Amino acid sequence: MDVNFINFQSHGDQRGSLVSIERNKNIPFDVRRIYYIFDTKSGVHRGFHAHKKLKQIAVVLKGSCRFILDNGSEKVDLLLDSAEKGLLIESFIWREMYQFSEDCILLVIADSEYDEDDYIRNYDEFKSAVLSNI
Ligand code: T46
Repeated sequence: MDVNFINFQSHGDQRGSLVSIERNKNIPFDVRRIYYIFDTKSGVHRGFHAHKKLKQIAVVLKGSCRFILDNGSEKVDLLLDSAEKGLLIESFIWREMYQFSEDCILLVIADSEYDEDDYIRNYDEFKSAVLSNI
């Protein structure tokens, strides 16, 4: 399956690095929400859902974690370990995150406000929804 990474330009100098994320400039949507996941306990797996409409970009600000993305027929297993690389996650993609390093800070930029009704948290339901969308 296709995976879309967005490379964020880092404005680095002798002081360190700075990345700027600006709507409709280096991300393909208007930002409506950001959240971040940190202090994840060892061995924890998160996610296990898809979204009906939501589009998001995930970027690890510190440390690393892995994402499994599944479009209902194919899966990819990706390592996120760079603050200069955003993973674009479209709607109707089942996701699982795991192998969080102890220091991992995972920032997620979303195109909509939080809405529990947008979640598909049952894998069989996800598969049927994908099939009926084809
Ligand atoms: C996703 C992956 C990458 C809120 O109240 N507001 C929010 O904006 C979010 C994202 C969550 N919550 C509440 C809902 C739950 O009671 O925070 C709790 C943990 O959320 P959840 O179990 O959905 O977390 P993850 O890590 O499984 O999934 C999250 C996002 O929910 C999801 O959209 O794509 O991160």
